[in-house]
Amino acid sequence: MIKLQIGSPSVTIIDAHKYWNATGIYIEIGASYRFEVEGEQFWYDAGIRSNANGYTKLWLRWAEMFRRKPNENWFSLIGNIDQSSEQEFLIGKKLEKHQATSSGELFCYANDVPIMYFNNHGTLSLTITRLS
Ligand SMILES: [Ca+2]
Repeated sequence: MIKLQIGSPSVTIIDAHKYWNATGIYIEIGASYRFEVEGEQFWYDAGIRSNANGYTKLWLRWAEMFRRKPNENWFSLIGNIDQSSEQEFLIGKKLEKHQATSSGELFCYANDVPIMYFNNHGTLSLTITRLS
């Protein structure tokens, strides 16, 4: 696994189709990180184009409660440590500073209903920089 050096960015590819994207990046408790999906990048939920901040649709409101993160947008980029339900955080297009509350591998995914990953496609390049 990659342990990031302060100020030296690492880029990882996040696939909308994958339930878990293992990044191979080791996050250390107490350290702070910056996350950014640079520029104009999109991924797709069936025919709906979205960036890492996700999207909302009135006609999908009934299904929002079934999302893996019910309170975050459809297709928002979510970070997770070691696939623990207690170690999840919204990344979106940019997360200026996130201090890790546990150590482990960073996993990512596009927020969706668990059984609805089959119609997802596209990838985003996520740049992660350790700040301290
Ligand atoms: Ca989907």
